[in-house]
Amino acid sequence: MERAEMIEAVKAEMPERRWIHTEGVMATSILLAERFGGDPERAELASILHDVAKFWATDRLAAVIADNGLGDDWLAYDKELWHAPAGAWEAKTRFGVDDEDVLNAIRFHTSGRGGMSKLEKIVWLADYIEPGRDFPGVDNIRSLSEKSLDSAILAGLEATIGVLMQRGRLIYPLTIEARNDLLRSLN
Ligand code: DGI
Ligand code: FE
Ligand code: FE
Ligand code: FE
Repeated sequence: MERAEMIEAVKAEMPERRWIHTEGVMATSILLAERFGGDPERAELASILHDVAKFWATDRLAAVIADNGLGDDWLAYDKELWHAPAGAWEAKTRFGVDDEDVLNAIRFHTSGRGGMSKLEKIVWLADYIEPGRDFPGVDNIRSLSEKSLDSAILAGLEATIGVLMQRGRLIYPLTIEARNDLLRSLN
């Protein structure tokens, strides 16, 4: 599908404020790709689609994941994670994306995972620091992102894990693996 058509279709799936977030992720991922030697076009494509399933009903997300065998174990964890694998499925089946790296950047944009590709890292971080994000610590992660993709993501993952623990929530194992993997590669 052509870019302009895709944008209109994605916009129609979400409220205005979520589309504004998506535009922030698009612009930020392009900047990060330019900064860190990634591919801006593929970063933008993954960003356009990353939250396409964010406003689907829980039942629909669960059905798409279960019926298409998308999940090792997504459904045993927080439903806030489900829009990511469901979005990758939608990108492939409805929007015709066949680039596995782009699909993985969508699939793992919430959880992260061990051994993330550069594109996966760029989209993960862009989602975290796009200009509309305003939560404690985000400015610190924005400054880390000036220099190092890995240390910015590590700090973001640790903040997210900390918040989930404070709230007594489950933590998806791939999030822990993502954090451990980055910690190892930085040390
Ligand atoms: O969809 P967005 O709001 O743009 O952001 P996102 O896709 O990163 O998802 C947001 C939430 O998912 C985030 O606030 C924390 C929550 N969440 C729940 N369980 C987990 C989790 N995030 C991670 N990384 N790992 C989890 O296990
Ligand atoms: Fe998301
Ligand atoms: Fe995120
Ligand atoms: Fe997002």
